[in-house]
Amino acid sequence: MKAFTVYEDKYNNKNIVNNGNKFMTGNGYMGFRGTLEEYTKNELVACNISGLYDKQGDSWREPINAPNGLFTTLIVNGNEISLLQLEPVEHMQSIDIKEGIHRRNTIWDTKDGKIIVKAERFISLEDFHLICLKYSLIVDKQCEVVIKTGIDGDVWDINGPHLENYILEDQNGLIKILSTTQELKVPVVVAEICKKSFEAKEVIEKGEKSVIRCIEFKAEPNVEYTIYKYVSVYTGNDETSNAEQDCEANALKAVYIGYEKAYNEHIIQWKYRWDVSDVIIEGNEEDQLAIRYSIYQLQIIAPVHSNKLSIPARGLSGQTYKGAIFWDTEMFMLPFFLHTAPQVALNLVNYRIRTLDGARKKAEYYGFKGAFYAWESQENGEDACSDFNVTDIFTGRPVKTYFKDKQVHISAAVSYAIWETYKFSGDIKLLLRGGAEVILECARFFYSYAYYKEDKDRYEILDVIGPDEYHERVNNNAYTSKMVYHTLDVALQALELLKKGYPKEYLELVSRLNYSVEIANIIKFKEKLYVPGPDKKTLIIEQFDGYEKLEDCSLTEVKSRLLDPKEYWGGGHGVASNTKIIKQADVILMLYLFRNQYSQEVKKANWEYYEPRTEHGSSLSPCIYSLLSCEIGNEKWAYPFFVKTANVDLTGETKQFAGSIYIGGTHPAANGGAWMATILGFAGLNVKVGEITINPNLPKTWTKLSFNVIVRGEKYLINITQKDQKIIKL
Ligand code: IFM
Repeated sequence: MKAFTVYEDKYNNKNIVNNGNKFMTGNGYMGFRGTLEEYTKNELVACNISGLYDKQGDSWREPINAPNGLFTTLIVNGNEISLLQLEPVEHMQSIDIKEGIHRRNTIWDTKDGKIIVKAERFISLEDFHLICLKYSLIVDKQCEVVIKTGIDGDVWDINGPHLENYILEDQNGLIKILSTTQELKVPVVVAEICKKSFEAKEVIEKGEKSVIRCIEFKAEPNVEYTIYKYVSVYTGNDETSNAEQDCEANALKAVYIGYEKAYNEHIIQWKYRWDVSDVIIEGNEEDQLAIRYSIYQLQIIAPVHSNKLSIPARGLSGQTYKGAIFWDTEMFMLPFFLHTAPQVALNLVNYRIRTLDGARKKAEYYGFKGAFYAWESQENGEDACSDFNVTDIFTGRPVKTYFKDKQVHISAAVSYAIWETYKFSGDIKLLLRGGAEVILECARFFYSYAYYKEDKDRYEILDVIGPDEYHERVNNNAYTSKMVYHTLDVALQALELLKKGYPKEYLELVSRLNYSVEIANIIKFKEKLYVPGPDKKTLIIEQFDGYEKLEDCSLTEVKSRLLDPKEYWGGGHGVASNTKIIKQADVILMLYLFRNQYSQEVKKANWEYYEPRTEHGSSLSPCIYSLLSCEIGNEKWAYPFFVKTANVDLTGETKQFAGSIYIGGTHPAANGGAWMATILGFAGLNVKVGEITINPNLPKTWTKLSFNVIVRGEKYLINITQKDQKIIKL
């Protein structure tokens, strides 16, 4: 079905990096970039492992890429036949997002005749450690062929190498690479077994970091020669007492099951996922594909297998942004999972509960109390964010950024997500098993962070960075202050809930956290916290103190001041820093989240004011402008921002550099944002205490929008047309 297939039917080596993102496959345990079989680290091949990080020397900690068990290339009559050597006459690369299958089909016209390679692969949703590849060759003239296939351990790293102590093995048809990470010495094992549909001689070649089979045979014209590769990936982080043994056993099991059965088991799991999460848009094929593709991207990175993991800002597409978890997960991805995969949503918030101690350490480090969550969080919640997150494009020098120190809104995002999950599910266990503790610790952090201004008799949140990262160290950022207020509010609500319904647990928590004094502090703090509001005349909410005094020039003007397209726009010397140009939705995000507390006039005035001043330099931005437009009832404004969000990884038109640092990869927050814009925006879905309402305003070309949601264990089907709407309990 067209609306389930993403493909390219021409080869262009300029697209190699983007296609690595666009044609991603994965299963939450690992992500495999959409690279082709003959590619190596130079083309950014990556089998990216979720939740396993390493540090090399003084450089950033980042997730590891496992050895590539799919590596395969071809030699025909002594000549290498590869896209890297030879232009094809035909080439197609595709991803079937319905079944999570990556395919390629390449035809070369050579002096030795026509050579056709077809390959199909999947990262199993049934067995999280398994990758399968079916690779076929057809020639039209008799020729001598060597298929070189095996495990390439020379992996792509940004700040590597992360793997060391390579042991290369080859026993009874199984080849294997064992290695360990440098910092924590965690074993990483990849085993491969290859079965063939034909007779051939096989020789094993071992390189410094690779084990390759050379499958040699005489190929007859028009016969299809197929190999099946079963690749198993394990690490010492898995629930296993022996990663090596389990890895081998898993590869053997896969061979026993066979390709067809493994394939069928995999696609059945995809069917289950789509049964709940599919969104049908009739009337506009591009939008249909784009929303499904966004959902696909979220599904391939969802930590279904573990309640200890969350989702990094660039998914499992590589090591960009240190493979770290940002507020992207809580504010942009969580809603999709809450409505369609409640267990995954719980896993995501559980990650924050599990990493509370990391947040406590960070607060203590800066001299505060409570929990200051990491701006870039890795396995233990410690902050991976560097003090110098950008490199100056002209001097090559690191630029001091305050993301880690001052984006305190991260703790509010964590509290917000826990409270949203609690409200959505109605499950008090979430609060009893750590959720309330996190919220209380975040509230405590904000109390210790705030300033009491005696002259104004109010608390202020000073010296922060809001969502708009171009303006650092500002005072009274409206978004941050509002989110702090929300944290205090839900902290008090959580305390009240526990006190009434669970007095024993309440007393235990309050005494363990030594919180009795804090309660009085928080009540007072909430009463006197200053949250900037709309100006009486203009209705504009000033993004932070002094924003109005900044230079009010156009986006085009700011862009024209760039001396280099890769220049960083923010920080001390950025072209945007002293202007009103902002990176991403800030006040607008606040107005969307707290939409019931602001009038339509305020929302409209601020949208009109801030939109022309927003660069949308972050992929987190357009979806929020779309959502607020829907809230205002202006579908015309909303639609282009939906299109931008939903196509971000299809077009690859995003910022690839911050200074000289590569920030490319997939954009799960935008993928989640596309779902939000469609379901919460155009359909106007609202779930309150288990009750569903909708308030649709479909784009003009959409004749029908249909989707499912799961609310408190019940599944609902929602059908919306331009004239009609129905919520059906299934
Ligand atoms: O979390 C975002 C931030 O808001 C903008 N810069 C990129 C981060 C990761 O997506």
